[in-house]
Amino acid sequence: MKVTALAAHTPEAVRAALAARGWETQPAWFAATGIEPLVVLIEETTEDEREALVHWAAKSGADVLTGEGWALLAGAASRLAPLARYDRAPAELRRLAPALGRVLAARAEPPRSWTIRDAELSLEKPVIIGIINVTPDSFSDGGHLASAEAAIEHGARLTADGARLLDVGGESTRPGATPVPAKEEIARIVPVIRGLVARGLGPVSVDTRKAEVARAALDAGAAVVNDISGLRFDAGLAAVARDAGAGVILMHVRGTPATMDDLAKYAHVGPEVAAELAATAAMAEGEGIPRERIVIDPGFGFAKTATHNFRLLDELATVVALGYPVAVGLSRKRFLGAATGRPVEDRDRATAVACALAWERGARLFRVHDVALTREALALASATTNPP
Ligand code: PMM
Repeated sequence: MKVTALAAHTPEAVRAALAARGWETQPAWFAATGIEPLVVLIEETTEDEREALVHWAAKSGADVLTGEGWALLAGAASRLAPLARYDRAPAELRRLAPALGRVLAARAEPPRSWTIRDAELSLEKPVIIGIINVTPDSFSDGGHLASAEAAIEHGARLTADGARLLDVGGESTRPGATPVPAKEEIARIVPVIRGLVARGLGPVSVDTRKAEVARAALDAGAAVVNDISGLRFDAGLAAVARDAGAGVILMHVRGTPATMDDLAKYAHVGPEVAAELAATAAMAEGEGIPRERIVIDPGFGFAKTATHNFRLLDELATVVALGYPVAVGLSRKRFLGAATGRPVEDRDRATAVACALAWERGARLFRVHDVALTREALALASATTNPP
């Protein structure tokens, strides 16, 4: 007898084992995804529901751990799937069906594209978002792009290096940064956005929390609004993005850059960030922004300690399981320095590695300063998950 351990972090090894034994592509893929292990944390349950879950799990061959108000359920995805169906789940567990159904659907059918204004970006390959900060004080590159011309030239270089979106920001969001009045922010970014669009560079995204700035940027030709406050800073921003048909990137943060460091308190950062992002995305949809225009971002470095950032990178799949495309902004951040000992100007290699890890865990968009280096890392990472 011969025993071989197969890789189980993706369905690929099982699919390949079946294909090598004559299975057709589709059935091999369904079988492989069906036996993939799934672990779900179920909260806000009643005692009756937990008891029903324990009975169901014992009969179905799933594993369950429970405590006051919560349960952890683990098993092959195909084994847990009946719980997502009203006609198959025990009556006491009906409340579980919609949420579990969403988790299973996000795994089976991850979003393949992102709709932005006048375009659609495929997510089959990594989308690198090149950073153009026109701020005198951004934490890693502030002051480098003093004129609109220099910023536009920088955009041309990022595009040549492989950026598929250019993110223009006029307000630094580092901890404790001084807020910039909307008028000043507009004066910084609009000439740059106009210049990029005139040269056919982009699509362009605007990194702002303010409706007024977003409107000016969209009027100048931007296609995406990247809001680090996740619609919490300015109640008018969602309507501006919706009316322009823009794509949106909604980032997780608590408080504002001035207060966020004191709010970095989590019992378990992954599920808490995911729940807060789910509420943000629901709010955006409630404001009329279609689901296919929404990207979510866990907000590395925003209201998180270095330890929270490492945990979040490891548990990124929890955010990906919400079913929206996930962007990550890891570039040159402090926690990369905590791991490597490198100062901010020497963190591009660490950034590239972190992006490769994030791709493996399901992120599809990567906001970085050094596009060329990250592109290489992601070319390698994506070659192992998607055939080149
Ligand atoms: N980080 C910064 C600014 N904007 N936007 C998104 N979506 N995600 C981020 O992580 C993010 C962001 C801060 O970094 P910078 O000062 O280098 O731009």
